[in-house]
Amino acid sequence: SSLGQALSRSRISRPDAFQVQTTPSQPLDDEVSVLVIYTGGTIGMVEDDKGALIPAPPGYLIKYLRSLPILHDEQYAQDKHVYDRYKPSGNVCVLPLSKEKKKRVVYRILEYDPLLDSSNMTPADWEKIAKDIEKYYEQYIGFVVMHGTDTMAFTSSALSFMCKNLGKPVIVTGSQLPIYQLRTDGRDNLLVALLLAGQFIIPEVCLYFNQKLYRGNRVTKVDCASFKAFTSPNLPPLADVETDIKINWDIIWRPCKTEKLTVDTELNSNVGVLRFFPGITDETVKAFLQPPMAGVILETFGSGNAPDRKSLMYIICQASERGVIMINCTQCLRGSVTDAYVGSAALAKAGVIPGFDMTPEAALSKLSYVLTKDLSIAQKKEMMKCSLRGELTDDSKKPKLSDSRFVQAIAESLSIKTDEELGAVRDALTPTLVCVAAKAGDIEALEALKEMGSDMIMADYDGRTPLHVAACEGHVKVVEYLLSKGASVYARDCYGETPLHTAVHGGHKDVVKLLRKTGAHFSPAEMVDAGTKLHSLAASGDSEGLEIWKLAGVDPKPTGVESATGSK
Ligand code: ASN
Repeated sequence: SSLGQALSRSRISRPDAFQVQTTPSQPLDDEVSVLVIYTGGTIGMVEDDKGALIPAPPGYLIKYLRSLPILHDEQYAQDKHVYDRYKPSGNVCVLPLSKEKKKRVVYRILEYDPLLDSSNMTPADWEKIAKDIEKYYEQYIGFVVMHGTDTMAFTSSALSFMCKNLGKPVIVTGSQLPIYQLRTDGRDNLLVALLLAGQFIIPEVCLYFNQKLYRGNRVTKVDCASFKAFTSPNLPPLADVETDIKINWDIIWRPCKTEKLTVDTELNSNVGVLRFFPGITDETVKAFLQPPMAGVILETFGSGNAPDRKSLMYIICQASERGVIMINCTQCLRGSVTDAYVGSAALAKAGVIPGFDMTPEAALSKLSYVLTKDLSIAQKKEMMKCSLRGELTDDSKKPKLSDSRFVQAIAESLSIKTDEELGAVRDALTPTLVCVAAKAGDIEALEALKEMGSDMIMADYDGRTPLHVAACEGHVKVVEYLLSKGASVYARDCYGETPLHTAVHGGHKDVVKLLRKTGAHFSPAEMVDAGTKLHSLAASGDSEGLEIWKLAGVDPKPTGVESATGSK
């Protein structure tokens, strides 16, 4: 193709994971690419001679997936030269066209070696996953982590803390029965995780299982045999996958800083969980809290209650004074820790921090993450009380629909009574109003709309989000405002453009810089196009044009990016 020829002339290489042959040279418009990090778990296990489940040999999974029409469309792969276009081709599959978004998810499997039963996983394995997400972040639209179910809730919690300012979906999944069996939950879990990761900007570490997408740091495994193995006791699912995929957009956790993804995998391993029981002795508690213990989750009764005897509280108080950080989490599946009882109040007085409605899995990984921070003990305790990634419920920030004067006026004029009806009116009106305010550069109007609980993120009928509009107009303050409210730099309108494209086209350097700082980037394929553009701008002596494309991250001489081929 002419583009291919232009590229070979300009000698711009693209990252290996998308290494392009000259014909045809581009991912097709409806293709989106997802990286699958395959760590192990029952989903990929087979029976050994004694009938015990063990991971299948390397490469077995990809061969099997390619034989399944619901997980791989070989005809399409051949007709559209998928293997030529996505190099190296050995571990690439492509899903059939999706019904809801008309997309083709092209996915690459990054298979770890060895594949692990998740009971054998350690924080070093979480680190490896997080580092791979960081390494391949700009090359894929979303990530799926295939993982064993036994410790999946720990991994998804830990990953959520390790990945700060995540802007793309990371979906951990697995299954109760091997994908190779006739009756299995593995095929469906993997398929839907891929569809979600490829088609929805849910910028969280999530866990998908049995038709529900959960926040990764809210889940716990509750059943060792049912397909409904997980629950999220204190937060509704982020998505329900029934005949339609219904995303619960109101509760999606979003980064609200003008910063890009950073991955911080350092964890303190001197942490533990101590589950109280009637009759637990002072000696047991004292022994548990000895150095080198740095942080402990105390699993207490009911709403944070514990035996309130003085001798026990003295031991806890002493540990607290030595600098041990202790978090009070309930043994109950559902509910939050309060200081309504003498025991829970005594723990608080002894220096134990309420864990509110955090799961023990989330509390433990959060604590080992927070303990490594270069902060005072008091600051670390403060961090434990705040929601860092949506791991605990903080109702204080939720605006009330009925508090807005604008909403009240609409309610009166339309004789609306219920909150549901009000919500429906708001949801119908506000995407347009927010886009209008963004175009006008009117932060006050945006603020008023925000107060009535409108989403600053939702797209209009063209898929253009308020951030696209503000970026296109060059309203840098509005761009900053919208980013601080969780707008996504990765949103694409119906022409496939991101806010970064619109800012570049509009020639708005400040906006381009701000979006880049927040992690905006072109896809590997767009980089190639942009590289070609750069050369034509250079040829025509357009230095302004050149500058803005360079600011947008297009490097005239990019170095190759390592490809996702193996686990080394
Ligand atoms: N033992 C398995 C694991 O966690 C359980 C599973 O995946 N269903 O790796």
